[in-house]
Amino acid sequence: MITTSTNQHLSIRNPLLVAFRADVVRGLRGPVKTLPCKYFYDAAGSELFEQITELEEYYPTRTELAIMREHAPAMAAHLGQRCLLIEYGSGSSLKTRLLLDHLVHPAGYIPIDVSGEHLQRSAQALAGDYPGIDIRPLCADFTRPLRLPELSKPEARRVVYFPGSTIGNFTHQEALLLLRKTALLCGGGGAVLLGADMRKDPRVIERAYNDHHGVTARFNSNLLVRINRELGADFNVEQFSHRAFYDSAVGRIEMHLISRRAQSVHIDGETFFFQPGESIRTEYSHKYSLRGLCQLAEASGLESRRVWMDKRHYFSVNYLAVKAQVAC
Ligand code: AVJ
Repeated sequence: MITTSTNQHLSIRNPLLVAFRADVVRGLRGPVKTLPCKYFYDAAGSELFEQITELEEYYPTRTELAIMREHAPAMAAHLGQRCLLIEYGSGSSLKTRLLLDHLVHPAGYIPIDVSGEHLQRSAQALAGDYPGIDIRPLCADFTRPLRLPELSKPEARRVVYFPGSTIGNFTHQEALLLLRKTALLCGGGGAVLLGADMRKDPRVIERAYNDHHGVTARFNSNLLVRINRELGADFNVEQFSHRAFYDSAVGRIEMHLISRRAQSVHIDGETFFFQPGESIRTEYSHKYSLRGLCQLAEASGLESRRVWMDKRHYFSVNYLAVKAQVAC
């Protein structure tokens, strides 16, 4: 009998799967169980997130899109001519199209995403719609060191577009390190165009993560479905319930999966025990104030030059310029 499991076989050839398994078991071993939110986005998870963005309760995506629709020309003016646009977590590049529509002689566009298939498909669609723009998709995790592809035209400045309030998934410290690295990547004259969800009435925020159709709950528990499928684990998905709450002191949503009873789960020969009511924290979603954003920018070697917001001040898009290097 051949006993080599498919998972072990795959893991040898697939470094992404190796990292996934290591991250999952590390997160579940600690006294406080956590799972990294970046793993929400398999095909089913991406589809569920698309559904979330259309929910009545989930305001961020439509608010950010409205800001982009209204202010893309002004943003493009800030980016200037011959700009190289780099995007973190590009997905379907829907918001980016609004920018590309207004850029003057861009040096190129580098969409970065971990989902290779999705990236290729949307890059191909973009290439068809923007034949004049040099589009070089990069399949990578933008939190890791990046090697940018070579472009045929020289750029006047590099701008990283980081929309969607994905910055909210990072702790203050992680956000700071990521923006610092990004400032270095862009270099002098460069900038970050950052989309961030703002602090507001906690009831509005909490509703956005507890929709009455239960789509967010399915999005949350799909992480366990994915772990079962890709890592051969045996989570009883029905025995974990969705919980999301806003911590107004810190200014963030915490999303958890709560064990409904005492149970155990096996992953890769290791057993993980759950008490009744014990939680796995699956996501932080930090909400910002304008002052918090300015401070974060400042500490990262950036300075806030311009902010675009909707009327209700629910969401902001920030032009953060790389600060001139001070000679020492
Ligand atoms: C894609 C990270 C911006 O934090 O609002 C939506 C993900 N989680 N509902 C967010 C999410 C639950 C979303 N981001």
